[in-house]
Amino acid sequence: CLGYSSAAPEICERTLIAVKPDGVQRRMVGEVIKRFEQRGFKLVGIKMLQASEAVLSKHYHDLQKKPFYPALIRYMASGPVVAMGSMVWEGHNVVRSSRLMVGETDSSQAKPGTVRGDFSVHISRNIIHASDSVEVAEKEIGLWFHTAELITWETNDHSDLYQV
Ligand code: IDP
Ligand code: MG
Repeated sequence: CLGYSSAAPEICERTLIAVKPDGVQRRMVGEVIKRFEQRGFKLVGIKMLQASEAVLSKHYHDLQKKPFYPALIRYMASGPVVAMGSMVWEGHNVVRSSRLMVGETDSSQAKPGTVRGDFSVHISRNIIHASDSVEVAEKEIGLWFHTAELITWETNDHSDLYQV
């Protein structure tokens, strides 16, 4: 958020977007990056990794009691070809806007035009993760990224994207 954080703190909102293993398998990484880039959000960190059960259990701690939890962790950590692209974005209201771009959790309810509504059919394989609140986003970014992996860089298009 270099340079304009004091003038417009809401532009500094960050979120965690993750392409889940099914999304990586289905070559959705580029499509997801494309959608967030063309919207105008700023990518500040990205990596591919095999998610550990330790990270996943923290990431989904609020779902521990759900019947689908074991299958969810298996899906997120499944097999040697599993990878995850994690993206951290900054922008005005990025948390709320990205949830709208991602669509309903249940893919069958997700609207056309959303990532889930365009590319998935079932809640258990819904391609993408997006933080659901600003508070949760900060926690998730801390869980998935080391501070040094988040890049501070200045964009030249503030006044084209925002009134600042
Ligand atoms: P979200 O990803 O839209 O934030 P959450 O309720 O946080 O949805 O659930 C996390 C993930 O758990 C979902 O994206 C989905 O992969 C999985 N999940 C949620 N509910 C179900 C279910 O009823 N059956 C199977 N998987 C589920
Ligand atoms: Mg969630």
